[in-house]
Amino acid sequence: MWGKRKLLVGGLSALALGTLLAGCPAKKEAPKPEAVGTDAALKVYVAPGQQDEFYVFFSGGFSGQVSVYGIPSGRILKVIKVFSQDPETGYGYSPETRPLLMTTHGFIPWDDTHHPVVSKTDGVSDGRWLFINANNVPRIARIDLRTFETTEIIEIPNTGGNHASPFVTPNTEYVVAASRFSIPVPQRDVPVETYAENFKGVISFIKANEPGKMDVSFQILMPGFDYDLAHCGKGPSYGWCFFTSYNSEQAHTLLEINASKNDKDFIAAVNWKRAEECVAQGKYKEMPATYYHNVYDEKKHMATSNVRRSVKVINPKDCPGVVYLLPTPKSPHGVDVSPDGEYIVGGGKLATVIPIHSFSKMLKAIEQKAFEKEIDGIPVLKYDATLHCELDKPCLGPLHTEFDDKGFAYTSCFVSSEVIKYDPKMCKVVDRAPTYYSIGHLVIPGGDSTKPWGKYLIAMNKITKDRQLPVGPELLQSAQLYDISGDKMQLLHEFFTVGEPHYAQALPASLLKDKVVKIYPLAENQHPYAVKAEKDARVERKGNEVHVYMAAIRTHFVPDVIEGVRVGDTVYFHVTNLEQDWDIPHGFAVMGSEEAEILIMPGQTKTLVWKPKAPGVYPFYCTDFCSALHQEMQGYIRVSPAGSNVPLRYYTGTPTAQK
Ligand code: RUQ
Ligand code: CUA
Repeated sequence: MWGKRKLLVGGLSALALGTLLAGCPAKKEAPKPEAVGTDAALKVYVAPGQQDEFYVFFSGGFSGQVSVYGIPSGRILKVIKVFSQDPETGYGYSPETRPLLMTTHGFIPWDDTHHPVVSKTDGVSDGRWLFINANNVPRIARIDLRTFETTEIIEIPNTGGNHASPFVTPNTEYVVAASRFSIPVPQRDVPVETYAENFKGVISFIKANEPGKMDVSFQILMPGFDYDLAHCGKGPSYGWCFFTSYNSEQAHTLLEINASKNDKDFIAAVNWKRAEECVAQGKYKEMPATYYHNVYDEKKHMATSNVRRSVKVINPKDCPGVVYLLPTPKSPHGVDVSPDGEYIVGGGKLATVIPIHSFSKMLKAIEQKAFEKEIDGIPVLKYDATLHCELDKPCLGPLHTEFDDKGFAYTSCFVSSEVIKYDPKMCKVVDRAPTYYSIGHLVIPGGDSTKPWGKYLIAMNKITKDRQLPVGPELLQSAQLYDISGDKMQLLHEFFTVGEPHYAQALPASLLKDKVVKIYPLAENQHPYAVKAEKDARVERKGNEVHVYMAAIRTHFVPDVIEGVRVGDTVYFHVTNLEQDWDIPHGFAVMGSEEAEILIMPGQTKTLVWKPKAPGVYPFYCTDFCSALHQEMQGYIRVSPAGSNVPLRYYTGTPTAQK
């Protein structure tokens, strides 16, 4: 059956294949009962009160966030706020968090997240941080996996479409990034037809192993292709990272045809140890480039922005040996490196084979100068010289590959809606399982590292019609959980995900759960407007600004009556949650506010900015059901006309005398 479909597609034009890839999943029937094992329910049942075995971090795609689920149950645990404003918590609204979303394009309250990647030590996922890319306005965020909060965001200059990002080197020396959409470098006003001459790709290495200190260490100027995905070498291939590219045709319009002409595009193999040498020897140009670096301070509960002004750019012509191109069929999407560091698998989405390059053969080919030509000073290696094997008739539309702990590789196939399992060394498919439908990425715990935990595989599916109760024209994407501990993959479970997950990372719960932060110590709170006790709560006027130093504790605000505010004032409610108990946030909202509420964690201070527009008395209240007297957790703020002389006063409990 599969063979027939392949023949059919083999005869299609690139345009037709493009349409197939974009829109129409191969028609699959609903799974026969045997597709789901009879013992599946038992394998995924996590009784109420019991905890899951793995955390899974899904990118949110166009939601701009990251969502956290437990596996095997598929229960949602949290949505981590990263690149999009979040009305639930005030993230990206409060003055404490807005600086995280500052860029050279101004304040950007949204982005498109694709690839969460956990930090690594010796090639093993270590659970310290999760990095994730913003595709639209090129940025990389660091999420602290003690607090599950975004603590740092760096903008990537000279880049359009930060898609091949943020894959990490084995000791988190760097996270990498590359241009999906080549642009004029430096950015300038040129006709788009001059693409071939003026547009460049850029590969960036961002220093990542010290929190708060991310920095673009260097960039490598590349031919104007579209750089799609990446993974870094490990073990014997330590010191290298691999980037797929498509559009080696350098088309600038109707790419579905014009970028699908060449039989082969490239995987770029970058020797970052060599790049470091070139930087040390001064073989780079310091280029003006403006980009933001935003850091959240956990003690001050506040983010700040810094603007950087230049970046080191390496031209491969000046640094021989820094990059090689490996011809790879055809418009490859994913590139994935086996846990032993030897096999480099290209997911040629328009190819009828899956090419597996050998790292050791690549080194030999470089040594023997088995070059076919040069592009912009970059040697192109001979395909046969680096190829370990071509996995023949694998599936249709191969995209991404992960690895288990027994030497097997698993590739997702978008067009034929399946996962195939194979031995990369022997180049032989040993199993295949349908997905429902149109799988993009897949993830195995540790499946991109030197130490996969195996056991489960999760398929992330793009199209889910008829899989769930209908809810209008758009349906959530699905995650399908497979047991991969036996010879055959077994579908266990299906659950639905937030936004559009692309990649994901999964970690054993034991790696994280004991170091998760439960409260912020009040004594360590260095927020400039924090109050440490109810008695310190107060209101101060500075010209047209009214600063409320407010305390929140079950179940009142101090102060809860405020008078003497006037139309034309800006009121800053700086609310400190004095609680020191786990899972007791208080919320704060005021009538007529144009901002979202703020949700304040125990020991934390957050600010809501409010500009009253008309005289009156406005209620404020706690939004989070924090105790039996939560409904009593409320207050009033009186607003008088502009120019009024109602004196400023405030109290909780006993009215203070009106002056
Ligand atoms: S990419 S499947 Cu970023 Cu494959 Cu989405
Ligand atoms: Cu505090 Cu409800």
